[in-house]
Amino acid sequence: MTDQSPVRYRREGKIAFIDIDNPPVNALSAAVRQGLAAAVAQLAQDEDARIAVLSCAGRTFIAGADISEFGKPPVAPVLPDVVALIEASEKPIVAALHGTVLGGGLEVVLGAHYRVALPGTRMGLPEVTLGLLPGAGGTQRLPRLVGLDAAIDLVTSGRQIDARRALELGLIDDLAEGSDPRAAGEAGARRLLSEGVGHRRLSQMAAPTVEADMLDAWRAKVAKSARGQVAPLRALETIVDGLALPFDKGMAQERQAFLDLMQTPERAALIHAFFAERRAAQQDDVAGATPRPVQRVGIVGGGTMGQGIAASALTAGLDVTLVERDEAAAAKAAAGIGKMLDGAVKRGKLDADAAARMQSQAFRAVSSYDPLAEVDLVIEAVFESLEVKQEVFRTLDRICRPGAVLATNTSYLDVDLIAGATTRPQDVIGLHFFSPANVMRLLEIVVADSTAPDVTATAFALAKKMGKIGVRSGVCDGFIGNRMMLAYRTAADHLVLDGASPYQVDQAVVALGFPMGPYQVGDLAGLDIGYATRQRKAPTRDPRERVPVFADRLVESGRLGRKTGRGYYIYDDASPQGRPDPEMDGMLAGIRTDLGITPRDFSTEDIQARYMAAMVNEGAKILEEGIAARASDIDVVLLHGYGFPRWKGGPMHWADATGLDWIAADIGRYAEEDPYFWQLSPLLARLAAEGGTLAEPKTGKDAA
Ligand code: 3H9
Repeated sequence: MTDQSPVRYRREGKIAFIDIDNPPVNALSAAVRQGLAAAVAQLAQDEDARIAVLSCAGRTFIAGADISEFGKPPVAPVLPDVVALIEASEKPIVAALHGTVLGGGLEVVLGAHYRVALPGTRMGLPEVTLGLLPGAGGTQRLPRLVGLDAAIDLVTSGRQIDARRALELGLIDDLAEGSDPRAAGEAGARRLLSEGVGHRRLSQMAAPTVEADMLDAWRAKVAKSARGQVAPLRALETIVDGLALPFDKGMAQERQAFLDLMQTPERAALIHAFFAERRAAQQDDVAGATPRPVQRVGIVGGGTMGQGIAASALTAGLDVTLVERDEAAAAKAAAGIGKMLDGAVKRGKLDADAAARMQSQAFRAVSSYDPLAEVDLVIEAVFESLEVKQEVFRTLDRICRPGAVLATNTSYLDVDLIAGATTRPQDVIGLHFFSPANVMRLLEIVVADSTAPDVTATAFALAKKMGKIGVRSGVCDGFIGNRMMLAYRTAADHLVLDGASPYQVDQAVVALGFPMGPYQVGDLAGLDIGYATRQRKAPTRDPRERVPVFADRLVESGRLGRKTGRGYYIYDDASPQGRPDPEMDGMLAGIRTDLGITPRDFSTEDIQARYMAAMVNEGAKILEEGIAARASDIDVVLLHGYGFPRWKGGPMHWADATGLDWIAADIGRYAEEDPYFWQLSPLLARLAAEGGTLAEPKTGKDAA
């Protein structure tokens, strides 16, 4: 430990204090590992010390290994060795926990001899969510402490538990009062001293026995939830295989499994996703701007979207005034919001008293715009029509106080034109929430030409307050997400026109890791929405554009999707999730004959390649036009709004990992059949030729 070390050793009487101070989350960087090893050595040499308390400064105990070190050559001492040193201490070490004790942080705690936590502490081994497994003894020590079932659950799901549950499981010895972890640790240490208790090493405890039936059940469960990911199953096998061996050998095979997983594309993708989510909030051009204070929020429109936004804002502690066209509609919206909050209470996400307080004190639904004179920010969530929205903004311009932020929740329309309806376009921004807005974490922050930097900063601050991931988008039809969706859905429609069945396309897309295919999504959302858009655009449609006649045919025969019991699929009591419609093949054959199309066979790989190529190509255009500031922002939108499999990192990361030259070559081939749709993005063409990546597009001449 040097003076600069993030780990300090100090003794008061018989108790030594080992404090870690490595902001922001006390991650186990090389300096922390070195400091911990040195502190344990000092404890051994300190003749007056009888016991030690290990705690952390700041908002949390250790939140895990330092993820930014992954992929770089390891620096000694490695974490398993540090944990072994802690456990080997002859003098007992008490870990005093607060905040989020995660991954390697929890493994350090398992190396300690006693564990005490403050109320509110959360614990978990989230390594599988990063494509890894606990690599510092978690797979071997945890089952010895809490039993096999609980350990498998925690390790293979990566989920967190609270301190109360941890106490029930025996993961901690004591749940302390108060808010000072060091004081809680000291109290525990004094008690142990007075009782004359010594160290207690988990590595020396007997391993639990593994029952074959239980293991089979876990294998089936994990295989199902892992959906093609490697880490969760490998973690399960590592626990079980290790427990059959002496502790040291079990540790050695855990280390090997950890190092193997470190090399997988899955690990690279998941860690990319982790940092991409955090990078999205970093906005250089607004870094100096101070967000405007927002406490009172107005919402115009109490449909499903307005209700979800209101519930989300209330849960974030904001005061909400919702405006509907009349009293009946206002009452209906209020009831809907009440239901959403009750749902959150039932799921254990919200306290019942807090939900009641929010509705009675922080919420009102009204039928007049006048109360919006008081609010700091308004979110318009009315019918998706430019004229209707412009009218709302003219009214807001008249009523809202100067400096209030005026936001539109449009999902396609031109925010510049909406801002233009006011005399204060600098205060106008797009806040595109995703439905259900009280659940979905994505928020596209659409920055228009005149939007002031502090308004953009306010939107990012609001996103954070509401627990959302804000991603910046420029103005274009559909912004980042819906524009990408239009591209890959169109590719899917062309596949169906040319010979694939909607079921084949859905299956191929689900096999990629999406929860649903495009036609299942269409049935869920309602096929009339796309139909109405196509009708509206028909008069100005380019004659080269291929129309999904089959989709129109479904709507015209009253098959609107789930809500009518029939769309691409049939939904009934026997198949509530939908089953293929036997009439589909006949209908498609008729349409192809009418259009003069000779149907072709498409393999699963063909379908996947075209679907992904359309997505990547559009993403590259979005990047090139500056609609997204960076490729990783596009990934975050697709991961959080469109079900893109997280373990593939998002379409841009996937494209870089797959090889842009392959994708560009595929698009070149598709363009021979349909040059109108398959126009290769110039950025993608250049990067493919130069061997560049979408993550860092400035290569070759640009970089010079
Ligand atoms: C592991 O432990 C492997 C071991 O089993 C074996 C080893 C051999 N490392 O999320 P926030 C940064 S795997 C480096 O915005 P919050 C983060 O990038 C690890 N940096 O705050 C951000 O930086 P910036 C297992 C990290 O309050 C800042 O801290 N552990 C790490 O919303 C604030 O983060 C995990 O998977 C890290 N481990 O949430 C835990 N963690 O400000 C991952 C955070 O520059 N972390 N940063 O953008 C989390 O889940 C959340 O960050 C946490 C705080 C809940 C801790």
